[in-house]
Amino acid sequence: MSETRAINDVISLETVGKVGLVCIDNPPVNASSQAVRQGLLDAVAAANDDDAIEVIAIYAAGRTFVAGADIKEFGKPPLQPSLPDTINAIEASAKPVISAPHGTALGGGLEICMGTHARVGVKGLRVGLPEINLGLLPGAGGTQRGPRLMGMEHTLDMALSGRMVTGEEALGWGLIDRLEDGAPRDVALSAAEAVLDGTLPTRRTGELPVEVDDAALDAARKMVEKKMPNLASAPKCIEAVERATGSVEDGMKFERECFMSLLKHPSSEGMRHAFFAERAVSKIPEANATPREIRKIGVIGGGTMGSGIATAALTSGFAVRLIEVAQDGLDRGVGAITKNLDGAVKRGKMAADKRDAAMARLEPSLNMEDLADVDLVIEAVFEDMGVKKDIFGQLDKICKAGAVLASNTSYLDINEIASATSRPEDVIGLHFFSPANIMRLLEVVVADKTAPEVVATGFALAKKMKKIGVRAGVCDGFIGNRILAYYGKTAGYLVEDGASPQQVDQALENFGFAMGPFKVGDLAGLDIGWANRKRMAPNRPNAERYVRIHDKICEEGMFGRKTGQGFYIYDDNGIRPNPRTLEIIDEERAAKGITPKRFTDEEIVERYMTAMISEAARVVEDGIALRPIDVDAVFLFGYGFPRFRGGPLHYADTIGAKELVARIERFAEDDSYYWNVPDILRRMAADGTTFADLNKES
Ligand code: 3H9
Repeated sequence: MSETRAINDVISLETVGKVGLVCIDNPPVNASSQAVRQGLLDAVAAANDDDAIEVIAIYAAGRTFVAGADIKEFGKPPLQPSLPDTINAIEASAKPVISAPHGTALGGGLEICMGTHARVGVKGLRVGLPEINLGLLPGAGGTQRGPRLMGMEHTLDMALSGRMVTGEEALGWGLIDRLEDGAPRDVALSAAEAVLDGTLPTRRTGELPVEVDDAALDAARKMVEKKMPNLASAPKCIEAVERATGSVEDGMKFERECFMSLLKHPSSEGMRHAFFAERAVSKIPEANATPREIRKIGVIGGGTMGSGIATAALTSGFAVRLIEVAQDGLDRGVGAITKNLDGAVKRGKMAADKRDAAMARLEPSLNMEDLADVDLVIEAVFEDMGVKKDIFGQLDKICKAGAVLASNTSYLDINEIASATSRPEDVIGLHFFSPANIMRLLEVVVADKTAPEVVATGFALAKKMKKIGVRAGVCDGFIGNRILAYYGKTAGYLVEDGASPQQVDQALENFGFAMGPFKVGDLAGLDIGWANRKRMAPNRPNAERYVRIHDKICEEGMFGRKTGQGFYIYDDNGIRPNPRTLEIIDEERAAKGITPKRFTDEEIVERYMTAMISEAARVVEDGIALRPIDVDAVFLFGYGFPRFRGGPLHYADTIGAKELVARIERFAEDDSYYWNVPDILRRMAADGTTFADLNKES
């Protein structure tokens, strides 16, 4: 006999014999919203008041246990009861409370489990403390109860990496007590019965002793100093864990103060924006269209991009037909794919049998006719409109009806490519980023006649490949490369005007980029930009300021890392400024009669970021990106933009439109061709609106 009562909309209490089963049902991910917290408090109190109940077991309905605090509540006035108070009440319960998490128990969700008196995970469980990814630290006792259950080292590992840990690993560390097979309710019930019959011991985590682990604390401090210099939450997290040796009350007080002040910190606001950006981009006008079914993918071109795309497709379970024109190119492509997959096995990202199965799904071919049976083709040959149109003309004749015809072009006009076929509705741009098997961004470029279900197919493909699809319109460079082409010039202007490439790189690395623009150029190969500039030269307006430094470096055969020299020298001694490049810079300044100026690092960041923001604003204004947040996602997931700054247009809001307009007008005094205020920014400055407002509107 069982009896269920609703505590509120999201929490119920079911009595089964002597067990009180508390069910959390707050779709989609059971986030611990105010209703969940209040309901848990009330349910535990009700169960304590109910003489029939001797043991209380908490589980969740749906696909996962509690995935953490409700991130949507962050930044708003706090609603009572708080999660720490709720968990403390659970821990203080006179009757034993156990938890039976399934799916993922993350952040506050895992902290709820830590506060219960025993934890029995459902097989398949993964646990984590991902607060660090939101610029926070665990804020509901994780830094205090974690060390009591699994020691400081594992707590620091989880809280500083934010990674998800398997149930098995958590079991080995003592974080959970058992792993059982079954439905969450059944596991919760049988675990509670095990408490009743004395076979599952219970205890209050807060009463367990903590051992100081100086080695783990030291290692964590060093790691944070080196790898997370911009993250305010990381040192706070270590400090909180260190305090776990005191009383839980004191430790939690400190943890709470840190948590509340970090919530207001710009780095947390930026990282929370990045979290929502990752999800917002899938909200597209074509979201209701039914994607076409994709099983077999054709990839044309076995170069770096083609082999990377083929690797990503194989890893995601697709069959791949790889097409090249000559045997040696095909062999190189297959070789690169093999190397990519072997690398994944070596890094522990892929099991050897999965690699073998993936390789078995690869069908190399020299014959375009072999694309007759594929569901989607991705063309990844070099950037030449004539060649691409020729290929699409052939595909039109070869591919079956309904096949999606995609180009991986980085900037060419998809409408023109589509015009080479009799089925432009099937043509789309799928712009992968290099290395395509690693980078998460996929620009889904929608041409004038692309059918909605073809767009939906692009997004379904991105999801299957675990990539972040962002919808882009057609223009030279789409979202990312169009903005890059614009602000990239600023770096050249700064150097010609007096900064050194090293100062520019260092200033931007201090801002948070993993690598400054000159190091990136050296890494990508300076010859690539050189070729592109030659292509664009006939159309370059006379009024545009042109910096020849990069071209001069290339003319001397210095293409960056691959030739050992570029803006830097790369050899056995590491990396250092290239004296010949510095001479070239001096020669160019002299030739143009420029007296070098001194720039502060702040001025460098100001100019570079203002340029990026102004072109990003124009991309939104032109409708190339659906919303400002889509631009942010492109930069976060494709261009190494520092996550804690949220993306260029989130960062723009922290500066404010008025200040940005004033800056652009000031810069325009020296170069009115390059610097001009986007209309959208001027409007925002006038009416006080923000890019965040635009995100909300759409
Ligand atoms: C925390 O816990 C702090 C505490 O220590 C202290 C508190 C005092 N809140 O990702 P999906 C939404 S910090 C609100 O696409 P999946 C998400 O926006 C929190 N909403 O699904 C999306 O909405 P929409 C620590 C959330 O299956 C929908 O749910 N926790 C939250 O690919 C589906 O999400 C985390 O950082 C949330 N916490 O992945 C965990 N989580 O459909 C964050 C999700 O409107 N969550 N949503 O776009 C995740 O990592 C993934 O969502 C998860 C599922 C792995 C759970």
